[in-house]
Amino acid sequence: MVDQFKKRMKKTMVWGLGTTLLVSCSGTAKQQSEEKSNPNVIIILADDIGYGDLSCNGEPTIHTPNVDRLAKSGVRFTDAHAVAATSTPSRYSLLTGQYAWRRNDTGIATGDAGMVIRPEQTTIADMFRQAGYATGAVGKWHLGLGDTQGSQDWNGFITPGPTDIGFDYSYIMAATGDRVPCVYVENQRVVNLDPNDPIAVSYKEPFPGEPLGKDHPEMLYVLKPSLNHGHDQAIVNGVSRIGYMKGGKQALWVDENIADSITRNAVKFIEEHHDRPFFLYFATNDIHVPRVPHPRFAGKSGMGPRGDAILEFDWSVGQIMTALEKQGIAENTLIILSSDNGPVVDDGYQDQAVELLGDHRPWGPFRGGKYSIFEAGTRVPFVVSWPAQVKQAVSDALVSQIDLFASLCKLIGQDIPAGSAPDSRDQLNTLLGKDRKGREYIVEQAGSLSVSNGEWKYIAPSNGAAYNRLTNTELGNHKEEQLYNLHKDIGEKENLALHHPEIVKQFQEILESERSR
Ligand code: NG6
Ligand code: CA
Repeated sequence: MVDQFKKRMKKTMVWGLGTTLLVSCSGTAKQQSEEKSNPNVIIILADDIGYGDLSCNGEPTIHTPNVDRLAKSGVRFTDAHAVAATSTPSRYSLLTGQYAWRRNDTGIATGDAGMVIRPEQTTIADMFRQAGYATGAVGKWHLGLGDTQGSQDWNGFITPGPTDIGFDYSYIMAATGDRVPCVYVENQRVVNLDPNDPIAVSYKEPFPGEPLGKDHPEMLYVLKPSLNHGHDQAIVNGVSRIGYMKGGKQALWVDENIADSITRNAVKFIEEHHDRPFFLYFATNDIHVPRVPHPRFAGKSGMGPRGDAILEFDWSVGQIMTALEKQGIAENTLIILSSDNGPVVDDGYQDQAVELLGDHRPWGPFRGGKYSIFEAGTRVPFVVSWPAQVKQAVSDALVSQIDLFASLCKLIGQDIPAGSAPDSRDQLNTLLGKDRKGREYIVEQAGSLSVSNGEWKYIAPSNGAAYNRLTNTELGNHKEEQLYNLHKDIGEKENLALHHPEIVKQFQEILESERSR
């Protein structure tokens, strides 16, 4: 109690100091109005939810009422993009404002990867912290922890970690639901760890005596991996995962409870900071594999665990909205809801997602999906709600998550330090629905790079595979140039590169100049 009180006092004092410095020469009235205009900011980032997976985007096969309600209280975007078609590079780009493809070590991270964002880099969370906001990261991390791969002290203080890149509070899953270690890490310590049962993690070799999914299918009572997808190593909770792990039995998560657990902590963060501006990065585990929704949602979508996990995600969104309403801060809270990449149906477990999909189209009208340079890889749901300032609208402006950094800095009046967030541009007016054009062009990444200006989309040649047989995804890689007219051919069916060499040239030049910046 006393500790909490001290903590609260310390935070209030720091915030008070920041505000005083900011407005010291302008008097009390202005001070109050500035405080009022500094909204709370929450980024809700879903995992693998496709454009068509939310009913607000028009698919009649799924019902996500809470997201619908959020969309009705703000701007729903129809041409918004993650930077990459998988998690780590997508999240890296969002949080740093730098395209992940500028580095060669930002691919899908293992569960024992070192911190991909280095402590000396400036993140969006650093900017909020600097502005006097309380900052928190809750949910899926997948950006590495510790210094280098395998060097973490899972039984002690794991450092560097979220606090070194701007987050005062963190309650995270180190990587993904299908990667070890299967534990929550709160403020850089494993939650509920019994010191007499230390954790060991390896992505190199199994631990002698620890059963593996590939040898013990009879132990996989919750979910079995799909054929040839891997996911057949350490067994936790009746599900085999990627990577090897032993110990930490008391700390292991229960898949059915992940959404409850991280949502509860996000709500707690909101409650504890209701009286000062806060920035919350809330990254759900839904609907990444293994999809094991709570029994409250099991069987409710009629599409099996994948559809049920979407309902669970929608519930989490509702919990956040209710918490804000209860605290009386919903009006002045800006929520950005999006997804880290496009949808995938079978991503490694026998959860009947393919068999039960029916008429549902997770990718909406777009081609490809997660892992793909075609539109469905990165064109994601995107909603901006801020009841105090934003009017309801649907916007077809071209938007990229790369711009959240600069736009939110603009919102909170922070100057970006030289050299930081080099690829992020201020698009605040677009995000708030005041400008309907958006970016001149976006650059997207999945194997190859593409450039789109909303009407035309150019995909650079690539020797990568054209098809992912495991997930049944058209990856979009091709040895030749590709050019699509998205206004006339949203499904990217007709390659017009040979018909429009001048447009191809123009886009090549854009990509060239982006690459050499
Ligand atoms: C892939 C995994 C997939 C998923 C993905 C990461 C295989 C065959 N597939 O390598 O199951 O974990 O990585 O997804 O191992 S992401 O959304 O976090 O990027
Ligand atoms: Ca993802």
